[in-house]
Amino acid sequence: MTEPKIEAYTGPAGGWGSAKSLAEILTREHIPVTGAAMLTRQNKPDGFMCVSCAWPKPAKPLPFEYCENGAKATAWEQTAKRVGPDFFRRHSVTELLTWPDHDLEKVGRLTHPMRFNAATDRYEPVEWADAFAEIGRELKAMEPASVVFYASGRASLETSYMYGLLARMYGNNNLPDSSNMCHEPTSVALPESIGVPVGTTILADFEETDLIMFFGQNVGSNSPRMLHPLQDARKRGVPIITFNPLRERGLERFTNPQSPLEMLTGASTKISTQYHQVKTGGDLAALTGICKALVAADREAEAASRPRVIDVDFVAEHTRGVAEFVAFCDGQDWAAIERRSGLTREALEAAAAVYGQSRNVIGIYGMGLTQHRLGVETVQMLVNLLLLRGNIGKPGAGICPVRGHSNVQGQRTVGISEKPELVPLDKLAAQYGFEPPREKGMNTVEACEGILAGTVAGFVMLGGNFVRAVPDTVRMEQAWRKMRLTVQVSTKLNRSHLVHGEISYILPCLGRIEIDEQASGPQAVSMEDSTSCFHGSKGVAKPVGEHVRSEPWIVAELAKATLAPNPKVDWDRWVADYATVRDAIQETYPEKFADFNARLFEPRGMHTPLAARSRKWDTKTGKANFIVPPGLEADPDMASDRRDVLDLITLRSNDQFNTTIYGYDDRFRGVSGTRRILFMNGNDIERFQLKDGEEVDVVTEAADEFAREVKALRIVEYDIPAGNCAGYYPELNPLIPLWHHDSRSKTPAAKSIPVRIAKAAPTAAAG
Ligand SMILES: Nc1nc2c(c(=O)[nH]1)N[C@H]1C(S)=C(S)[C@@H](COP(=O)(O)OP(=O)(O)OC[C@H]3O[C@@H](n4cnc5c(=O)[nH]c(N)nc54)[C@H](O)[C@@H]3O)O[C@H]1N2
Ligand SMILES: Nc1nc2c(c(=O)[nH]1)N[C@H]1C(S)=C(S)[C@@H](COP(=O)(O)OP(=O)(O)OC[C@H]3O[C@@H](n4cnc5c(=O)[nH]c(N)nc54)[C@H](O)[C@@H]3O)O[C@H]1N2
Ligand SMILES: [Mo]
Repeated sequence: MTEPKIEAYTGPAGGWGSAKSLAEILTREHIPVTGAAMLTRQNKPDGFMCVSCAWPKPAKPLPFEYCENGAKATAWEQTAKRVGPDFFRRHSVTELLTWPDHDLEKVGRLTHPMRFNAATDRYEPVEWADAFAEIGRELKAMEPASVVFYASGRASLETSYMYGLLARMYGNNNLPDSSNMCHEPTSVALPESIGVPVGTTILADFEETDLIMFFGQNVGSNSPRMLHPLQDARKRGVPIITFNPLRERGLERFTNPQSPLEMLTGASTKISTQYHQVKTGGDLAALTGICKALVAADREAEAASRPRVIDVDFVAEHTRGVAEFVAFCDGQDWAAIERRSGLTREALEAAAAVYGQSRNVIGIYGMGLTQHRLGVETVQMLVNLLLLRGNIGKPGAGICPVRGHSNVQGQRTVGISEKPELVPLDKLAAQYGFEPPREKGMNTVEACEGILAGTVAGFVMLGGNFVRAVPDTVRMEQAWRKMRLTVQVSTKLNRSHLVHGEISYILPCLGRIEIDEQASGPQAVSMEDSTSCFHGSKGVAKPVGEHVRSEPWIVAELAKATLAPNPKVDWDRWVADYATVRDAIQETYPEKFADFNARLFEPRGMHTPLAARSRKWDTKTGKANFIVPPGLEADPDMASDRRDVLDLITLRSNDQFNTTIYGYDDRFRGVSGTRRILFMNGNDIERFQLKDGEEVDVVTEAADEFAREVKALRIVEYDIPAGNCAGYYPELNPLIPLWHHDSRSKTPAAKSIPVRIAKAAPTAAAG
């Protein structure tokens, strides 16, 4: 690691900074030439879908339809470095536990199935057959309710479908997934509001929109390809109004690295036309203010016989609950709205004025809205705003949650869910001749509670790094070790392998970029993007090693070793030809997946029909619903009036993918060489009698018996609202109490952790 450096970044998102960063990555992973060639197949009709974010690929892809971070993800997966038995012989698990996340994943791709040996404190190579025999034996001996099948959102639709079936045939709905830490509030909020669990916009809507409103999503780092449609919209004169506590570079300015002219001239496009630095958790209040201003403007218009501001025809024909909603807005006073949002009435009225004049509006959001105690209500508030002017179910308009993992939405679509009511269990029962469990399974927080309580004995992970991604790291790691069996299907080494159960396996799998050769030839897989389009994906690279297996094969072998044979499920046939899995998916979900195999490689992707897009409302009332929140406070347990408590936001840097840390640079925020930092407002730094560059210890302010602390974070003075501070996920996860989650979806409230800070003890070392 180089000496930490903090220096304001003056460049735009994209531009030469991104080109330089890309060249460095390919060199770092030792793949300068093949890597570059491989990238031209990324997000192409005949290539592979990017393993990074879930942003859709356009019908006519750019020559290089990838971004800096997508390229990083590809390089990280296709690294020339390998982690085989030799590595594990040299390093004990106890030693590896002292390594930072970055160093663990950096060692390269896992190449052999490994089993932990307590006698030697090491992972040792094992034959695949022996691994499955023992795992199957263990799982058979366990109570089905005590086993969890976690999925991170990267595995394909084919693998996910098989994995969900494995869990249900085994006997539970314990299928938590990364979505439970991510867009679960979306999955709870949108069905109640508009009758679909997913966003309603498609790429084409960006070509027809008149206004984009952006809440709590960091496009420059987390979905950079989306900067292209945003830039196009800006070039058409479309305003973009942003709400974010931090001034994120990608939301300010963008230079298209694929435009030679822009690169030569240094021209950049201003992205946000209004930038509102809302306090964390202040969106509920801010949205209330905008709606309140709209209601007032509408009354004035009506009184003056001017055209109405509210789309009264749409509201009357298509919605329920507007009267209660208007009463709620009327009942909130501006002083309270200003206090909680941190924004002035004038600023909110300015946003409302632009919204009130725009015909087709898209509302985009990410973790800034969902990861709060009232994440569901906040998402519903954004829908309320859109409904006031009929902005759902017409071209150029809609709600656009930006999904995280590249197939996280798809996993849900094909049955990865702990909620039995979301899965066609009767259909599965008929198709496969078994009685699926009907009891609700555990979501991520409930799985953590079960592990803490000692009721979870076995944990199978299809990708991900569960122990590192969840809250309350210290408590969770202690409890995690008490499990009897942990099995991880993985590409790279991570901390969850090291904090293992009594019996522990690492099962190395192929990534999506590799050629997946099975009995019927090379296989394609599929995924669903953020806009409900399914895409086929074909690997292009040589598999990383002869012992590495595909995810469908691993899931099938797990199933065969664990379940009683069932003549209606031919796991081997599925593995021999993934098209047969797609046929099975189509049989289970005939409407969504009509002609699945034939349409797999449609250029724009195969769009699933979505009722709300055509203003059919699949809700209890048969209409779109205005939903009134309980108040303005999105994080009711936060001591926002206590002057010595700050609200901590945990964030991603520009050099990570979730718990995968590519490096120690956060170019856009001007940080390099360290991740152990705390961004603070200048006045707060002064108020606490601290100095920029000094180190602080951070302690959670929570009324329970557990002490939660992270030591020695370097203060970085930053443009962030007073009373807020921010630092990096996952390093700060020890600070999040497990119970500090969205009340309805149980998504950890990672964007609003009440903390106290104190000058670090002088001996504390930075790392
Ligand atoms: N390169 C890269 N790409 C990724 C990922 C990655 O780690 N690296 N992760 C993937 C995954 S799984 C996901 S879910 C997405 C995550 O992508 P994002 O949704 O962008 O998630 P975060 O990085 O957590 O940042 C959330 C943004 O919300 C802002 N914010 C924080 N609190 C609030 C608030 O109360 N209100 C508002 N309005 N804003 C707030 C933060 O300042 C930040 O800009 O990205 C996906 N893509
Ligand atoms: N404090 C805080 N906590 C958070 C968040 C936050 O914003 N703040 N964000 C939350 C969010 S949005 C999410 S989605 C979760 C993410 O939680 P997870 O999805 O569990 O974590 P990842 O870091 O994406 O998982 C990385 C690991 O996945 C494995 N992997 C990579 N590619 C593949 C593949 O193709 N197949 C298989 N089988 N394995 C693969 C590698 O071994 C790698 O180490 O974290 C959540 N936790
Ligand atoms: Mo996510």
